Amino acid sequence: TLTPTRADKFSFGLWTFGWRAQDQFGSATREPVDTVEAVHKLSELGAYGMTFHDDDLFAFGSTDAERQHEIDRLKQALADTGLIIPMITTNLFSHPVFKDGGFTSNDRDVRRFALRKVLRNIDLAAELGATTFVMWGGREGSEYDFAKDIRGALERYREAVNLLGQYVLDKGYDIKFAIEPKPNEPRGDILLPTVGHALAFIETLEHPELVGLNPETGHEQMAGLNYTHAIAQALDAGKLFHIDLNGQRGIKFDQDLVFGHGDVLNAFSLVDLLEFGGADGGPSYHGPRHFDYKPSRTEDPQGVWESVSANMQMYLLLKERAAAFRADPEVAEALAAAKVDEISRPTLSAGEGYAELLADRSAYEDFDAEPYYNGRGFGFVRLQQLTLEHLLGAR
Ligand code: GLT
Ligand code: MN
Ligand code: MN
Ligand code: MN
Repeated sequence: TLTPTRADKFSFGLWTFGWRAQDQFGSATREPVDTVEAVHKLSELGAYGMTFHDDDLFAFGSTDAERQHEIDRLKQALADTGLIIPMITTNLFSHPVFKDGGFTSNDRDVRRFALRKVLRNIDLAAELGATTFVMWGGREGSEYDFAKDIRGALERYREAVNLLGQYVLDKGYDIKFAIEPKPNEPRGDILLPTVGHALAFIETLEHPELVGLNPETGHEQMAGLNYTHAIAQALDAGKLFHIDLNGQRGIKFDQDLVFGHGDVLNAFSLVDLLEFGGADGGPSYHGPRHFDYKPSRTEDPQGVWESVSANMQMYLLLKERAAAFRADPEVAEALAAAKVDEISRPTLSAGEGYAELLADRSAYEDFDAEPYYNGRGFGFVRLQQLTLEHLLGAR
């Protein structure tokens, strides 16, 4: 097996391995995990970073002294291990006050409280050197169409993100925001449900350059969408600021499985894209490889740490398989036969516009569509078979 190192930039949310496995139908099956122990454990297992919500580190309603005590314990553990905090986020979904959302609650007092909670946490992010601030608006949404004015809610969302952006600019913080889309759960319908929706929203902000995305594998897949496509479009827009990797099997509740334990084929194309989809076959994404999963409710503490390692192991195995896939001459030949590279070639020639295209008889008048009937296949199935043979280690 493969050994994760800090250079791999693996990070985990404190709420992931720390989940006590309470769900809608049952109580917790595990004890809480102590922050300091967690930092040491992650460091031993090969991760380079940990992330958290304010409420993961110190309970909602903590006194200033309690809050500071937990921050100091964390800082000491970071100093002792060399682990870093690449990202921080704010919990605007657990406490009853946020039952109708934070930034978009119908209750204005709640919205003002939510903004204050986030501003305070941005200061903490800056203090700990986190450069990404994630915003998952899990409670921003509705169950009933007449209960929420969606255009009003989007205006309030925009007002909130604009304010936070101005704060970061005025303070001179080296922090960017990453919006995390999700279609539903816990709300019946959540605002900014997919990567596409969030991309469109970002362009309406005062400082769109400060805001990107934190797409989660399972969240796109819950909407029946292709996660690799979503990541590719986020890259195309220059908005892949952070990533939440996990596993999901089809359109159902948010499973938060170990990365690769859901749609492994899609995970394979994703790792290939992240690691080898950039310029000259290098990485297309340089940020943390962040796992946002939940150790299944069946797992005991040993199983929890095994599942932490499983995420990193899956990523490294898929990376190794993707490298072998790319190095295989038969794959190269199949890719060429499928004209995969030809998509990079502009459809018009240099200096050509519609006038030249209209004048080109070979493009239309003399173009022969006939050979495409019963001929000129693309061989995509052969390519897919080769993909699977590599994924299964048969090559
Ligand atoms: C919560 C959610 C995740 C988000 C986290 C950030 S918290 O667990 O399910 O998808 O990434 O707020
Ligand atoms: Mn999820
Ligand atoms: Mn997530
Ligand atoms: Mn989640």
